Amino acid sequence: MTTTFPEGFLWGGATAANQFEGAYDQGGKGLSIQDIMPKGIMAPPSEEPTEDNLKLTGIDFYNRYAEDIALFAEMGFKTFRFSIAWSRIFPNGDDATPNEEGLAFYDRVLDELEKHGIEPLVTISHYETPLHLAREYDGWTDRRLIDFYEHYARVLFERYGQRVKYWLTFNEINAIIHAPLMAGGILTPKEELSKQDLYQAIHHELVASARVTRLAREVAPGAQIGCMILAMPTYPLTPNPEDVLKALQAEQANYAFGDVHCRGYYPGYFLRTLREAGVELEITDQDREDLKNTVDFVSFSYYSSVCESADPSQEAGESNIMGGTKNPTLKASEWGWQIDPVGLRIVLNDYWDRWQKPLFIVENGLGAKDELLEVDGVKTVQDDYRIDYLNQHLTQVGEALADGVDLLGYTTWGCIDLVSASTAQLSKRYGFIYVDRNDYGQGSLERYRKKSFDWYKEVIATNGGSL
Ligand code: BGP
Repeated sequence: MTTTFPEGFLWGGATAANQFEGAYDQGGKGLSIQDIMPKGIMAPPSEEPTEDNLKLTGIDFYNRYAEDIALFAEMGFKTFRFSIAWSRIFPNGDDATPNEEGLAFYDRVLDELEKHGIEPLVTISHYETPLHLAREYDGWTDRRLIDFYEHYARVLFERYGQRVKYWLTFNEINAIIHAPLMAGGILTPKEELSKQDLYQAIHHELVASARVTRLAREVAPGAQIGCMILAMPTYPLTPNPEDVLKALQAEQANYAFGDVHCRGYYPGYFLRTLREAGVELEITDQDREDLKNTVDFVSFSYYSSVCESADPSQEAGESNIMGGTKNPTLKASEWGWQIDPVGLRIVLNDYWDRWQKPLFIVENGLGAKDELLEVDGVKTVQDDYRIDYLNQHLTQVGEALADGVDLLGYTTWGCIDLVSASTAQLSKRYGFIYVDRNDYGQGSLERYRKKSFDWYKEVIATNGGSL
């Protein structure tokens, strides 16, 4: 079929401050939890920043933003997703006044985007809670984080509200269940974290997200606020109803976050989970009122699907942070993330039917080991595997559009190579632009266009017609 993308579709790419800015101690920035996470999500953090942490220097976007944005513009990006590093604006997270140097940096990024007519898409918090908030408060387990976050968001809306239309409150808010340090700034090791504290932290983030949604309407009229969910469609491993139920329950663990953001209250199945876990949430009447401030759109990341089985002897997948059972019908990336383009069409239909809010795919892509080669005197990467992955996924996006799904845009993850969240390495690359830096921090940081660069440029120029 011919894929028809709507007029004004927001094509682009996505990044996160902690994975590409570097400059971890420049411009008055305080430390964030990522600065003590040299080995990725699952490894224990270090005491202090250590030299082997590639995120400290990233790919130096902090100093090279103009050059990088010019490359995005060359591809024809309509939008660019980036996050603001909370600890650049409030070095400790609970400071009374913001750091002007940090604010000025994002002014400069926005200037550059405006120059090229690229619409910013800003994540307010992307896995980079200020370290002080983790150490002093154990992150989002503490209710006071809601006020600190709201204060931070107010500063952002007042400063950038006229220039930024699309905002995301928390990156992959549901990931906190699996990675409480990364997604919740919680230093208590996962094995020692009580369900009570975990769910209270979730509640605090949900209230914070709703409060900031209301705040945007007061301070930055015209702003569109979205939640951001890690989407992972879960299939039953067999048609056995017990497997089907198991798969539904796994989905519900993710749906709950979208349900609260879109409906304004906790769904019954989630309250049952809490009851059965012996959790008694501290929810005030004001919290219940706050939660009624529902979002304008739903954004999500999509990399993979997963299976569930009621049979405990089924092999668990090592695929990704969500766990689950391997799908015997699918191939996987080098990191075990199973590749499922049709799953993206399923998610799009499912979320649209469920929430009836415009959707935004804000992450999708293939992590791969690329090789920089010289072709006709030009250094490049022949990443046909990436083109193939993206082509297949975008074809399914086209199918979902034909199904009637309302979709605002599509930003590929890591449009320029950056540090991987799960492995903290640079060799797991997603970009259209190769960055000369290896896992030991060696390299010139020079940027090179990969084969996929021209491919994506054509996709955007034809508004999906070339797919
Ligand atoms: C998502 C995160 C991103 C990003 C991406 C790819 O979960 O929102 O920050 O890193 O996954 O994951 P990885 O870098 O581990 O390959």
